[in-house]
Amino acid sequence: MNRDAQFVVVANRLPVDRVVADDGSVDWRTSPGGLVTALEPVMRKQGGAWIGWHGAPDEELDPFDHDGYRIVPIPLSQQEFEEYYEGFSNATLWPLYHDTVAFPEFHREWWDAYVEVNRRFAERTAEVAAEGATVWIQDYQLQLVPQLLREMRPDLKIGFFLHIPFPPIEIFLQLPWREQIIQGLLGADLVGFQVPGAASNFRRLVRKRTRLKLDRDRVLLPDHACNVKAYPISIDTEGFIDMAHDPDVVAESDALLEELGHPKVVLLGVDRLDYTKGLRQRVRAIGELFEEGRLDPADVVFMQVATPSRERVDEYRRLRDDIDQLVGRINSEVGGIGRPPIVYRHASFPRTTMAAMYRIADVMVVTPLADGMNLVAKEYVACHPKTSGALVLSEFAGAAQELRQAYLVNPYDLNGLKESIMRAVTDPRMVRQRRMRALKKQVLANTIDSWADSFLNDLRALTS
Ligand code: ADQ
Repeated sequence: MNRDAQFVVVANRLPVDRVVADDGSVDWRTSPGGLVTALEPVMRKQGGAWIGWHGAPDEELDPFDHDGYRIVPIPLSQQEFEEYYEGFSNATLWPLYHDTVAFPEFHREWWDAYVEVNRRFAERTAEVAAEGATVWIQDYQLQLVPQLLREMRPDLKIGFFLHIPFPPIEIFLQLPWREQIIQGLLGADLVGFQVPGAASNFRRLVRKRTRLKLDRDRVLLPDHACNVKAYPISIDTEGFIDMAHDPDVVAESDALLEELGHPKVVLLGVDRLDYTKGLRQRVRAIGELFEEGRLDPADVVFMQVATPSRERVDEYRRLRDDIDQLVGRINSEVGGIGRPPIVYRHASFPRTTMAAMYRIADVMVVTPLADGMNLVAKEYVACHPKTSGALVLSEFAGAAQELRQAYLVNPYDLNGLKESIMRAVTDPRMVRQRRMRALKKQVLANTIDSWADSFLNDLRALTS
């Protein structure tokens, strides 16, 4: 393969989904998502390549061109999918990095598969990157790639961004393969985290576990320096605002309100169905408010949508059952005979429907127990048309560091959570408006483009 890509993105998944037409012909469609939106223009301008898995196990595909850049599919066997992806990535690293809100499982075979797959990604990247190219590796599934790639191609500028939290050292050190992960990340010229606290957790770890010197944000290695900094990710703010004002979306939100019977107050929750998102706490808190009569089911509806996620992992199946049961119990005990107080859908929706829901939500409730950033909070702020909406936001979401004017909550404190939800519902309009204006200003000023620009500008400006 030609070594000609000047800009290479390496991520677990490719930014395209396969669509098979009725006549059997295969096409690839860009999957919607902020990261793709932000990086596509850079890829097109520079002649880039995106390296990632295409989503089907036991299948090898040739690279192909798509929308002006190159797509390089990485094959994964069914066993690798189970051990590297479902296992080590999602049942070891994911809970470990999210403050062990679920128990991380440690299995040596999973680790072996993780090493093997990371090596494959690094080798493929080394084959396609041009001399001196910029490579940007994404997320926790690929933490060994920076070091592996540097060994193969010391000429490259290597950046890494972690989308999820980086835990305090006391938790990280449980990992049997902790030294390898530290060395893996240190192979990058620039390691980006969502919030300053995560960057300082990593620097502290390096200070404690290696003999390397640090010069402020820089870790000094024999052959290069690794810079460690926070780059809070954001959304395509303009895109979301435009979408929320689209006449079709406005019509959809009107229809949704009609369907809900024009309640006085709509509370909304939107998440991947994941145990880190604090769904149990949220449903319990709102359920109690209904049960105690502080929220009147005749006037108030709580709409919760949860995208199905990682359904083959045990912990996710348990969560699904718990939420089904909890919602079922509350709905069977509270309210009249008509619309239930909690409208719950376990499904994924088009982005336009999400925008319609954000439009009608008077109070958005975002309560993760731990979250790298949480884009839903920012999407709501961008899409909600009136300044009278309110955002209830967990302190443990990265977004809380920026969205200081939200109603900030500790989701473990059920009484505190209930009080904050009540304040968001009942505070005078003026108070909510002041808060919402500040939130909108923040989300307008910090977009996915400014995030990508600041990371890539910093990476390119580095001299090792
Ligand atoms: P996620 O854990 O997936 O991302 P989040 O940032 O909230 O969490 O993004 C979820 C996305 O999925 C949002 O764009 C949302 O609109 C969409 N979504 C959620 N429910 C949906 C539904 N039912 N139907 C359709 N779409 C739905 C990880 C980290 C986060 C970090 C992001 C980006 O865990 O902390 O913010 O990466 O870095």
